[in-house]
Amino acid sequence: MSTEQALTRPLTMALSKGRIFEETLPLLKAAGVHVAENPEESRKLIIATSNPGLRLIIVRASDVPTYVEYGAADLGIAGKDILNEHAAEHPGGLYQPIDLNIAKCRLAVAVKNGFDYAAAVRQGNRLRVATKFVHAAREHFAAKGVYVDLIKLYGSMELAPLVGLADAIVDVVSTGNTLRANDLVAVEDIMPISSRLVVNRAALKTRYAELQPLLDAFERASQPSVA
Ligand code: PRT
Ligand code: MG
Repeated sequence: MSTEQALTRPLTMALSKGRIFEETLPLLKAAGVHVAENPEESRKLIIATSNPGLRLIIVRASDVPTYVEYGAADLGIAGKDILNEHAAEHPGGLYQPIDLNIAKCRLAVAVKNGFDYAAAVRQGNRLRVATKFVHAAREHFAAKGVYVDLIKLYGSMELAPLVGLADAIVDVVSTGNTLRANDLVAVEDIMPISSRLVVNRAALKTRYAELQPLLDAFERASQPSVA
């Protein structure tokens, strides 16, 4: 993209549909920004806001870091699970100024009910682990000294232990309902997850005056409330 294109367009923020979009709306509201359209209904991928200087683009959750790193979006919001995997391939590619404390969950190891995980680990067995979070899984098991064969999946990880694809999965868990519904149980927590604001490194310099009020408002709105 030419520099001219980048400077004349409104600030562009990349979001994924679903929980991140929904939990970002109150933060935008706190910054005085209203979003007229719901991407679930309108199917539009570029969404205007009440602020002519800010538009939203709707992308897959895993693609948010890519849009922001390459400057197609100036800023974006993504889960730490996704950012952690992206950073493994592109270290330092994104500026991550604010933990927004939204879309909270945890990254965990889960197995089929009745699978003796402790024994499998103790006996030094080679564990087959299916996950979308290959980097986090590799680091977790390496730190424990457990040998693993990692199987990369893009979704529905919960199925893998049920059909014999893997002994264990590494996935994000929030209520735990999906694990329970599929006769799985979490046996280890890897890390707590929340979503962060990420900013393109060049935009941070060239568009700081426009970014600053948004960053300030997000920072204030995302503080855990003091009782
Ligand atoms: O869905 P898609 O394949 O497009 O991508 P995605 O799953 O990465 O996106 P999305 O929108 O589902 O999640 C975006 C971000 O929300 C993730 O990157 C996490 O940081 C965060 N988040 C918070 C979650 C959950 N909670 C969550 N529960 N992401 C996914 N889930 C899944 C979970 O894996 C399970 O399969 O939702 C299902 C229900 O969870 P339970 O535990 O409440 O039953
Ligand atoms: Mg999902």
